[in-house]
Amino acid sequence: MPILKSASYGFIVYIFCGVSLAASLDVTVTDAQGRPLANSIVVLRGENLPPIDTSITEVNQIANQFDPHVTIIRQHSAVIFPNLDQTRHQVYSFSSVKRFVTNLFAGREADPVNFESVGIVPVGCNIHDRMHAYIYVTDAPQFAISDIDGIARFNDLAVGDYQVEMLHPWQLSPGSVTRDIRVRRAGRDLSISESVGTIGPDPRTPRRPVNNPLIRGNPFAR
Ligand SMILES: [Cu+2]
Repeated sequence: MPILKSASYGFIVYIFCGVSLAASLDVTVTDAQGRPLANSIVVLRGENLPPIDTSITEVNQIANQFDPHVTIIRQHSAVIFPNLDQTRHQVYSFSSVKRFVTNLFAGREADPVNFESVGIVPVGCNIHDRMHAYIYVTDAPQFAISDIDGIARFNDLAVGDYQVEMLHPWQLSPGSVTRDIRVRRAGRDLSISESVGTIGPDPRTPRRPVNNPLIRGNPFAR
């Protein structure tokens, strides 16, 4: 082992711990037919999980759409709404989790919005009905949004017990799906796949109403 001979003892211990103690977890979220779902919300709870910092979270407006479409923040965080378009926007939500409306604004003129309660907040624009976004507010320390393959990945998990909670912004069944996970061995990579049930139409599709009982005060249902 030539590396051991040439490296300092401290360096060797650091590398050893970094490799051996961490595990990764891939969560694949699917619909009722097993198709992978992008934009799924996956949160992770467990002891000693370092919390993700969401103190500066931006939801942009680009080409008359929100970007990103789905955002997860920790409870008591604020979101900034930078407008990168030439036109002005007015961001709002009727959600019971957070009811707010910004001024009609350009650039970075809108005040940050604080989110104190846990839940899903559908967001729209008063000027452009086809602008839709979701902000999910969680008390969990870590979270991720599934990619185009429906996968949300968590890295650097220590041995221990975790709880995974999954939902999709436009799933038709109420509530979320939870699953308990145990990381038994150091360095082991885990993967799970879970269905959140039947999914409604993408609300960004023109003139197709959302019928999602998860979302009270849905701004898209006006
Ligand atoms: Cu707008």
